[in-house]
Amino acid sequence: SALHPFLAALPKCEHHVHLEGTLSPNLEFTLAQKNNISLPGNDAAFTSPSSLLERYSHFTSLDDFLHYYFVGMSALITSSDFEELAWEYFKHAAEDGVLHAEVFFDPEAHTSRGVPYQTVVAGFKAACQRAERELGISTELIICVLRHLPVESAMEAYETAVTAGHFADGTLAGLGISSTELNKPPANWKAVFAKAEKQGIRRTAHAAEEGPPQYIADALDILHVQRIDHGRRLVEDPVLMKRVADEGIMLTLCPISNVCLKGMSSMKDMPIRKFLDAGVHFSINSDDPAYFGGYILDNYCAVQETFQLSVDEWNLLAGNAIEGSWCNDERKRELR
Ligand code: ES4
Ligand code: ZN
Repeated sequence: SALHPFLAALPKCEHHVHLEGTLSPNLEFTLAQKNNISLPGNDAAFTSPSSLLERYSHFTSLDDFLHYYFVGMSALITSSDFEELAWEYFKHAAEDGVLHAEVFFDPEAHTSRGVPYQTVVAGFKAACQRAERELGISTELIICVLRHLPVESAMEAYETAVTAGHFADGTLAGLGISSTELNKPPANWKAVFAKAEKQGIRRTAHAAEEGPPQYIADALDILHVQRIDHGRRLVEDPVLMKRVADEGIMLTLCPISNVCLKGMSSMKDMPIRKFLDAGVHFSINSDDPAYFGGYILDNYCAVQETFQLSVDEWNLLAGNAIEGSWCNDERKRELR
């Protein structure tokens, strides 16, 4: 499109990318071989990196994707595996014009298979520091607890991070919740989020990606989150949509992800115009770029192709993304 150079140059903030979702089939196969991990032999998709990539082109749902996502990360064992994964992502993000990246990871998905929390964080933190030093981008790590596991597991993951001093020392910027959504109401995790609130830790939650808009209201009223990840189905509840706009709650939208996981049949159904018209703040993000075939700039371009926003609208979105970031005010001034 005519705006492609403008979109490439636009200073971007990424708020919604799962580092484990940046694992390409090539790196997955390479690390699995190095670490002596066998990928499933009973699924022909794992025959080769190219057959795995082909399988990624027809996910049927969030849960269909999550199966491959959790199998894939079993190839990650050492700190340097995690560092390499995140470093490759940060390089890609910098090339896409990202100046500030807030990245999720799933500690329970690693501790549950015997990889220590400290191994994971050491690798990711090293990549963050290298990205700040060599690429000049600011970074924040956010832990995500997993909705398909019991709340006790989430509490343990949260407490491990607290005990490590990782919220207090700035290694971690906040707490999120992700994974399968249907029949996993936010209220189940109230105790974890209440503890985080009491300890002054920022909070966000995946909500209304597949689940009902009520999960957004629950995340706000029960978990007291300051952002909503996805929130795509907010458009179905105009009263709640007005509240989200009035309270300045930012949605971290992931358009290509939603199409890829069949939340909607085409990009035209992404409520970009409706959110703009309603004054809802949102950022545009990549979610799991290695699985969905698009990094952040691809998402910006897909939105532009479908909705033809003006330069003024893009500048507004870029400003809202800076405002909704979890960096300090000095960094926000630099980003503006
Ligand atoms: C995710 Cl697309 C998506 N939704 C929910 N949880 C996730 N974890 C990684 N990707
Ligand atoms: Zn996500």
